[in-house]
Amino acid sequence: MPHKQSYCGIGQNPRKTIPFLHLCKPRPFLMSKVKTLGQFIIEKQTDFPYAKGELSRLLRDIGIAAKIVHREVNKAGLADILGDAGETNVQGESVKKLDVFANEQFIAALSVGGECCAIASEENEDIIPIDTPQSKNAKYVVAMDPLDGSSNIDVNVSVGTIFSIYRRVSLSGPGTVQDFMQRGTEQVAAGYIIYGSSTMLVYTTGKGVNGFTLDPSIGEFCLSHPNMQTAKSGKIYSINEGNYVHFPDGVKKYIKYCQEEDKATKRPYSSRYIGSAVADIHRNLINGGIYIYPTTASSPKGKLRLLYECNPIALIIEQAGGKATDGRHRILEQEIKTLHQRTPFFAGSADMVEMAGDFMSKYSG
Ligand code: AHM
Ligand code: MG
Repeated sequence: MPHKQSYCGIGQNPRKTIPFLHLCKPRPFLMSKVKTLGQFIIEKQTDFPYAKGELSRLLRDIGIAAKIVHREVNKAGLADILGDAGETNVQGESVKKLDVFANEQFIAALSVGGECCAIASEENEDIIPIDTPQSKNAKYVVAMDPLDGSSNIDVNVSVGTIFSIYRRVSLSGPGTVQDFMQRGTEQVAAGYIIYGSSTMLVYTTGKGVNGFTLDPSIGEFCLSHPNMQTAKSGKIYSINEGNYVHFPDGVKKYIKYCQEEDKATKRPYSSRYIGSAVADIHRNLINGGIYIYPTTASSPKGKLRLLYECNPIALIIEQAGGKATDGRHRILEQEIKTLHQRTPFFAGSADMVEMAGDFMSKYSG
């Protein structure tokens, strides 16, 4: 039965409202149903018996930066921060591009938080070692793409933040590049934030995937998608087909397979491509489907970056029951040699990723 509510809002007929005033009390019924990201993180800390709360605080810091970026993304058109970095707005204030702004917010939140000793970002050539009194004994490093989907920033289409957390391998002081040269299997936590029709934060610490929707009225991420699971197979394939002529034969044949008619496997599948990896992955995670960014002529090693795009997404997809490969091998086991290393990326529903892999082995050697 839906919960009956009475409203005492402005604009209601007072004569009608007054007899029902006794119903206008706070609604503990609703509040008790809401679990905020902060509450959830603290609750989950007990999953790690020796945890001292550092990872929880780090996730909290990421959540804070995400709210600030959400605010700017939502007023980007008004705030005049869509243009190139270095522009000046009508008030004569200096204007930062949204991706530069997001980068600065995440760096600031992680530096002040004290739990992170170095950051690797898509926006920075080299790592950003954090050398503050608070971070002296920090255990973690964070790799991130602060605002992914750059081609969508200026046109009001969903963009996202992707993050990946590793335990440092260096002993103390500011983190080093070596702290980031770890395989994806070593990730302690990973997640993304999608700034879409609503803003959501989805993360995993290796014990399932949980999604939180930002309720702007209370300024909190609230648990909305507990224990997210992706379907074994789906009906969506997501790939930039404009690059078709440059795809490996295995991908070309797989696309044709997706387009063929076959009742038993519910083909043809639908093609859906936003061009923001976070948004494409998020939709396919919920509805079932495959996302592919293969090698192309302009990106002979693939376009997406292993460290801060593919590894965190792969951990989430696997934790939700899906698969992520480079067309042949598991993404999380790839050796990482440089911060901005690229890789082909096939991720999503397990059966679909396997099938695409079969096409790759058969037709692309
Ligand atoms: P970016 O990090 O410069 O934004 O590039 C990554 C993005 C992904 O979000 C998206 O899936 C892909 O690039 C889109 O590329 P394309 O426009 O070549 O299809
Ligand atoms: Mg990116």
